[in-house]
Amino acid sequence: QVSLKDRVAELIPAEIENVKATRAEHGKKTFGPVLVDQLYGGMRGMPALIWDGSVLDAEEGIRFRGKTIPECQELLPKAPGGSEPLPEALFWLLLTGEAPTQEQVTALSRDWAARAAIPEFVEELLDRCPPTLHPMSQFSLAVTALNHDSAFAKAYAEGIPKKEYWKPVFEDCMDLIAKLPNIAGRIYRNVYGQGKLPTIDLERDYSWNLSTLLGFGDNANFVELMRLYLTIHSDHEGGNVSAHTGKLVGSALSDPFLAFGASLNGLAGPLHGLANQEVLLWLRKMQSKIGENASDEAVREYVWSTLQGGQVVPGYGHAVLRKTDPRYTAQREFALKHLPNDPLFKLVGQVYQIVPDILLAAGKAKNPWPNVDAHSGVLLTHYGLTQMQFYTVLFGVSRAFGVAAQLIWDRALGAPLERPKSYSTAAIQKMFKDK
Ligand code: FAM
Repeated sequence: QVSLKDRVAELIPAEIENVKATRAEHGKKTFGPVLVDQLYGGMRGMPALIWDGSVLDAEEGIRFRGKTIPECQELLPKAPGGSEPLPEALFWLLLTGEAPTQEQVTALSRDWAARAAIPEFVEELLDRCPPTLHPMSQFSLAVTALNHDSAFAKAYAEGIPKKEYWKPVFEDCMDLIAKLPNIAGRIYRNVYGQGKLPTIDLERDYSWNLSTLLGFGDNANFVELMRLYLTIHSDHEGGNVSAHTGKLVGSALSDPFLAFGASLNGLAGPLHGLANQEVLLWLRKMQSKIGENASDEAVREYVWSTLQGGQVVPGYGHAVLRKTDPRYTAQREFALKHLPNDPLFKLVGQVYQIVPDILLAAGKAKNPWPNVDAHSGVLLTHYGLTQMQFYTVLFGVSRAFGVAAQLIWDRALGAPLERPKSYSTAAIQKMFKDK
């Protein structure tokens, strides 16, 4: 059974040639004009990045190496007795474009379990954080501190040749992913729990160990939820804030710990990953205002009051999607299977029937449909993980898979420092005044 690193090593030479040939044939061709509005408008739709791991279609949603979420659920190996894909298998797919065998996935689970311990000083850093410091700030601080033992930083200091960069970056990425459960588990225990953290079981899969560190390992359905959750939050093409930040910072040859620490700070934004916390806060505030079994009319009024208050409806809309997020649909199917009568799940369904028409009527949002965050908190709450300020940490654990895969391939393909051009408004006026 070839190891993941060896398989990646086998794939790199052909991909280097593939890129070279593509640039030779198409390098001088143009996508068409860049509009001044795109410079002011957050570069919406502006062709700017290359990433093979996943591509997002506005109508269809995400494809991981060409596979939709249902296709991944079909194709990827599962845990014994489980029905959700193993995130280890998704990482293998993101990196290689191939589905791993059960043995290859088991070997990856074992490798990550063996690398899971975090340095004592990082444990002390986390223990020193006041519980009032948001879990995402604690998370990014701990990940950045892992730079202390970065294989890439060390190799670079020793003068490693550029075409070898990807190897210590690969090692750092494996260490990064492997150490996230202990970091997330420690933050959760420090802020919300007590007692000693359980040790990593070298024979269990990543989701089981993460669930156990959070105190939910004895609930098989929670572990299955974690497998689905970690798979669907892993990557969403290259341009979203957390993936793009990781790529940009990595392009300066900051090691994967520094790059992913930066990604987490972007993910902590309410318009990005923090939306999963905002959705639960919004639903709870709505329930406290209009009761548990509110009528559609009452829900409609509440949504309008959110908009009239100048707030966004969290969990709805998307910068690229123009349809219901298939990551929402996958979560809805999990809920229909495991928690069909959960009252909060019913409210999420009721909101799904009501919000799109209102956003359409309000006439501003280009996408009135729900995104991944509209559904994730409800599932976690159902199993007792009710602390919504922690939800984005779990999103971050998963997004490490996509960011890490990109960092490995960027270094393998020799991606240069990313440095787009910026203009002043005065320059714009001068450049275009007679056009
Ligand atoms: N509720 C209210 N207004 C919304 C909205 C929503 N859900 N989504 C978009 N709009 C507004 C948006 O604020 C903008 O208004 P202004 O011109 O006054 O600023 C207008 O509609 C046009 O925005 P857009 O082009 O449709 O969306 P953007 O591409 O600018 O932004 C999002 C995309 C996701 C930031 C936006 O839809 C939003 O704020 N959604 C709510 C927060 C959320 O759920 N974020 C999580 C996104 C998820 F995919 C993730 O990254 N985890």
